[in-house]
Amino acid sequence: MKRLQLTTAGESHGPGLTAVLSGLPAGVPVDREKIALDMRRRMHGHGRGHRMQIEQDEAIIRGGVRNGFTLGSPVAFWIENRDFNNWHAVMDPYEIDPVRAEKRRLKSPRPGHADLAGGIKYLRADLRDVLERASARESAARVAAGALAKLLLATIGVEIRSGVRSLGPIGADRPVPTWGEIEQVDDDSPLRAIRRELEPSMVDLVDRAQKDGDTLGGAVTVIAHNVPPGLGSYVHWDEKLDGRLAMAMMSVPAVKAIEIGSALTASCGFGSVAHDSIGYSEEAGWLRSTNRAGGLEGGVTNGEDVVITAYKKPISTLRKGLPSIDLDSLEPHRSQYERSDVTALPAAGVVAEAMLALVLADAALEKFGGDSLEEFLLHFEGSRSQQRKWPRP
Ligand code: EPS
Repeated sequence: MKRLQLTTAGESHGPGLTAVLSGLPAGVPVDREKIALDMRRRMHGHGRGHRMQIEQDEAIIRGGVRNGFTLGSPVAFWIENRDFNNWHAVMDPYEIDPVRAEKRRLKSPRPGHADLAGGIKYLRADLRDVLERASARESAARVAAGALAKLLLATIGVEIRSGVRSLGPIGADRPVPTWGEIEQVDDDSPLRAIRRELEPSMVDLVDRAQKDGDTLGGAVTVIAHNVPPGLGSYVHWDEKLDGRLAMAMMSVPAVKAIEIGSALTASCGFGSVAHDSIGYSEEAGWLRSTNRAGGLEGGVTNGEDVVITAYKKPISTLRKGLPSIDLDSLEPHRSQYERSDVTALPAAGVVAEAMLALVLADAALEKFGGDSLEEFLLHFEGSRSQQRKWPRP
């Protein structure tokens, strides 16, 4: 990112997770409830494993905020892993119990997880050294930081929501959802499905996979509403906002493809039906009757909703295992089972919201700047009044 910097630290079964977010202006109101809500939303979803019953993720602020407002200094979060109580002997930072650690040693890598590639790269005989950091648990730290980015964006009216668009094959044929549809997603429903009529069959499919020791992937759509035009730029490849968003979205655990707007459908048809016609009215300004471009043209926001779908492969930890090799004997051995989820799609939507918020907040800070929220808002208002006059002098 250009103005913001996010560092996270922590292992899945270690003492906890840390997130440090630098680059926010001073004076952003920090709403404890909004942060807590996103932390809870990330834990929710049919198909999650036992871990989510152990944890009660709370993002505790350790620096950068005073009396409910950011100070302009780095904001530090601490999220305790309650499960560490059960893992002291294996995960203690200074001294582990070799017998207990050997029992929990991961030595038959899971195809699709970071185990094998990470073991080769960092030369770890115990693949637990890899999986503990590669675990999707790290996404809790990003959600805390993303909640702060959302609070900055809220000051200029930007809202972000997500939902599950498809699970396995169910819903994969449906068109890209609109903001109106995403707004209707019930956060308390089992899978946070965008099309509620598909949810019962999605739940059945998760139950079937659970019984079979299998896992499922799918797609989540995340939309940012009320996005100011002019974020990102076409002038240089690394300023293009679509590229910056793609990087952030692809970093969400298990995401293997992303789509902006209705790019997949557009890529299969003619140009005459791929783009969004341009209109203008004195009262409403620029009018786009469709948003196939997903709010981005030339790597710049055009004032329409930013619409991104992230496609997640099925979780690579299968109870029934997959063909692999035992690191000691180098003989074939099914991949080891580590407690996991059947699917974490509803959570992935919340993580995708955090990543979208971070990238949009970064681009907004790049455009509007300011050390304080007051300056940021002044520049935002100034830019908006110039844009409203354009193309008139
Ligand atoms: C997760 C915590 C993990 C997993 C999951 C996500 O907890 P545990 O390993 O103790 O069950 O439930 O991680 C994965 C599926 C993965 O492949 O890493 C969390 O907090 O989101």
